[in-house]
Amino acid sequence: PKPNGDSTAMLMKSYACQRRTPLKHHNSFLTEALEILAQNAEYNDNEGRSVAFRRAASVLKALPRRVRSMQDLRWLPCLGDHSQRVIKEILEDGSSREVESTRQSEQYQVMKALTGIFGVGVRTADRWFREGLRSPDDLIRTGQQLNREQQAGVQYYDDLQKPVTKAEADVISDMVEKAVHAVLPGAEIQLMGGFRRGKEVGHDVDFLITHPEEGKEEGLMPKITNWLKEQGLLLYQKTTRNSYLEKMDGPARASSNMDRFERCFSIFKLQKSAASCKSSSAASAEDVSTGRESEGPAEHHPEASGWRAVRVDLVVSPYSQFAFATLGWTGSKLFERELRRWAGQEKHMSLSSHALYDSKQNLYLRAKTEEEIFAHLGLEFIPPSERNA
Ligand code: 8DG
Ligand code: MN
Ligand code: MN
Repeated sequence: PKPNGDSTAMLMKSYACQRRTPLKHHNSFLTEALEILAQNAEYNDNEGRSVAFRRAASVLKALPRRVRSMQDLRWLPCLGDHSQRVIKEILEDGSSREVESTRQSEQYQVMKALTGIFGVGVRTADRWFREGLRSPDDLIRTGQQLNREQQAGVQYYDDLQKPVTKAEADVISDMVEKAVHAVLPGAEIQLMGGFRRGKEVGHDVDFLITHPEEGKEEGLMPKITNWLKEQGLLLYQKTTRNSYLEKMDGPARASSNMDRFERCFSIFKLQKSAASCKSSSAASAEDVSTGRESEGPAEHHPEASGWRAVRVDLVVSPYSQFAFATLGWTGSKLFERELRRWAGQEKHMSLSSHALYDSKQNLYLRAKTEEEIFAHLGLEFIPPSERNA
């Protein structure tokens, strides 16, 4: 049968990078459910299943209206049997038993809490879960071996759980700008990740840094972090140096998500007065009086102190790779994944945050802007605010 009058579903493209996905959409009652199943599949090391649920959720995010019946889904791509069963149950009964029992399950809740610690991945969390550990406190109580990153993650757990607001991100931007310009005038700084896509909150703040004169950016990160440390603005940092060599691992590694830029995973110390009243310096006195009594010196009590910890990712890119780095660090994660899949499967190209390699022509395709990369890939340009796949 031919679809009738259902043009949105008919026209729904199957790769997320072919579609516009706004931040706010009409089907969160379905996408949240599917993403719980996706998350749970990830906790169980089932990536294929996880991606299938994420793709299904993403298609629903691109719909111009709320799904009311299974009829509305007839011509949509990426909806597997399992996703359809879940959707059907929610449409009929208001909720899905599988989703609710997953949400309530001890494994899901513990994995969520443990992977929520900075520096803890699924594998580590899963080992701890099987050893009977249930919370960040249990790690301390039982004297688990923690690396430096995880120690910081536990120490600042409460702060890092709280979403970072756009206002806070703007203050962090000013701090980063000041630091970068102090050590390298003329450098360019760009806000990346969720905030570049228009999100109002995030789990961290991401920045990309470059300099128009190629080569000037080399070794920049230690200078930035040293400056920040001297100002007392860094609670934690781990810098990894640039390890990208085009000849050695350009096309071969290009499909991997991990890039090889000089980068820094850090935790900033953000004064609360600055965040709640960006342009005013008079707020600090007021802030002290609203803070509660400190309960002790050993631990950081978020509510009682005049500052909070914020996760910040810094990446330095050579100017010639800046467009690729920009595209790669804007996200969303699914959008990035779909871009690389599109490049490989449909165009015989491999896309990374460094370069775009054309296997048929055997050459790298240069680009100065994101628009040029979309054009190389034969895709309509999708602005950052519509990459919330
Ligand atoms: P959020 O922080 O608001 O929760 O969301 P986000 O900003 O979209 O997520 P993110 O975890 O901060 O990641 C931002 C983008 O950076 C995302 O598109 C994925 C990308 N990204 C990493 N790690 C790496 C990496 O190692 N290489 C590349 N190329 N990109 C990465 O997070
Ligand atoms: Mn982010
Ligand atoms: Mn990040």
